[in-house]
Amino acid sequence: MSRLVCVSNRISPPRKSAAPGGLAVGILSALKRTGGLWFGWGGETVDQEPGDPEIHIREGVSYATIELRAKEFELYYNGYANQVLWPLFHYFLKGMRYSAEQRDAYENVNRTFAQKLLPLLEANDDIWVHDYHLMPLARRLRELGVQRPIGFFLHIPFPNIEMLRVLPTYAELLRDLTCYDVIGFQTHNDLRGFHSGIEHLFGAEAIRPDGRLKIGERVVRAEVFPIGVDVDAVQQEAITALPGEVVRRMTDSLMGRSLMMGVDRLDYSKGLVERFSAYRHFLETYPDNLGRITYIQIAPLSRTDVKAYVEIRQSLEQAAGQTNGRFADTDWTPIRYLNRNFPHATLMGFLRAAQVGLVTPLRDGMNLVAKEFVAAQDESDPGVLILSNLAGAARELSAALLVNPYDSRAVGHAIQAALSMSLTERRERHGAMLQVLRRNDIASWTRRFVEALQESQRESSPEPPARETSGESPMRLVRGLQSYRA
Ligand code: ADQ
Repeated sequence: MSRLVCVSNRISPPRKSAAPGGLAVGILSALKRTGGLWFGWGGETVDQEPGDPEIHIREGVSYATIELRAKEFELYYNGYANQVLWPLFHYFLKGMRYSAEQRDAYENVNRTFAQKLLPLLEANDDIWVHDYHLMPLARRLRELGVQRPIGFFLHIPFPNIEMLRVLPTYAELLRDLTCYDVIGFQTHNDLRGFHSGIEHLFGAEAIRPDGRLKIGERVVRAEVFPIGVDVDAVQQEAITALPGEVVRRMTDSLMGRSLMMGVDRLDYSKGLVERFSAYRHFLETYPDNLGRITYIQIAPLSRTDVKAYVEIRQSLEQAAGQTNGRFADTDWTPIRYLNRNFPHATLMGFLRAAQVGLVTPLRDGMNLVAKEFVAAQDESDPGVLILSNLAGAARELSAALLVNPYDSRAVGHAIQAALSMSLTERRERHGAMLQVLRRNDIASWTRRFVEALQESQRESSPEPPARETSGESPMRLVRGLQSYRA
């Protein structure tokens, strides 16, 4: 049996007291099955050359953590990953700041990952790399002689070539991805975006009728693996947390009012400014709800070293303050806006207590909170999910009230429709969504990906396609221009 090796930007070996979140649980169960290895940055930066990985073994899983140079980490993580790739892949060109220096650091960090991982690899390993921080890793490992299957899963959206082409080095990025044996995306839309790039760079013939890519001698599987949640675990967490002290204090404070919940990392892609304005619109349009609904938005700060995240925080504080200033009463606050973290189980209790879940990202790879909201509900009296049609989750959760997150009037109407929806309709919609979640839960997501990786027969040569330093060969440029003009 082969051993599974997972690689992600950041890992934290589990502490005895802390229960890992859903994604970690899925990956861990796959690692436990094979006595696997989880490799990544451990959260420490240093000024000198990083040392050897630190290894902890717990419940048969090895955790190998590395340090990164402080200066390089800043350029790689806050810089290239979060000021270039993240905005570009979420279609926010305005937030993108390209710099070649950041790109170099991104390449160097990927080289460091490959060099530090190499001595830990065994002859029968299957390697599974996670997310946009590590796209060039397969190439770097191949250069060091690794020939075992390597898979990559992208947790965020993949843009269409017309968006991707904004990146000066988009051709390298696409070529680097073809060094993997399996490339996984959240939705068909992302796969189509990737195909548009492959077609642009290598020609339509590179996509075989069976969907595999044929790049030179290499055959690559690029497929859709929508990530799921552990439905039973979420349900259990929610049921247990509901009567607990923290959730009860919150529900008591509602004084019988309806509860609408939002839970997101504080990120401009989550559409919080637009969401706050939709809520204001709702209160203006349906004044009967004044004093009868409380909207709790939990949004812990993230990426606080990046300017765009400081700006969004200021806008949100202003927007929440304006709505509260205008509509609040002596015994009612329309929005409770909290920048703090809660244990996952407590959050699930909050979601179970809510009549409405408001999940309106402007773009999202999947959005696990939408799925968690559905899993956390009481099946006999479920709340209503309002979901952005620009979230990956909308493909599977089509029984939610789907909205365009930019259309504040439509989101306002959806809130009103959710609050007045009959029990029969709520149960029907919830039942349909729960079925989808059970069919494709976190365990089946990991199983499907790992199986694909094991099956991937590397019919290809060990040599990855050559990288061209200028970013794009003249031939390809001509082909690109032709298809652009057509
Ligand atoms: P994220 O952008 O982080 O993930 P999301 O999918 O919603 O977004 O996952 C967030 C997770 O963190 C959820 O499990 C949620 O419960 C938890 N969480 C949120 N706020 C929390 C808080 N205050 N305290 C504790 N836990 C909290 C990226 C991509 C998504 C993709 C996921 C998984 O951007 O599109 O769905 O990876 O692939």
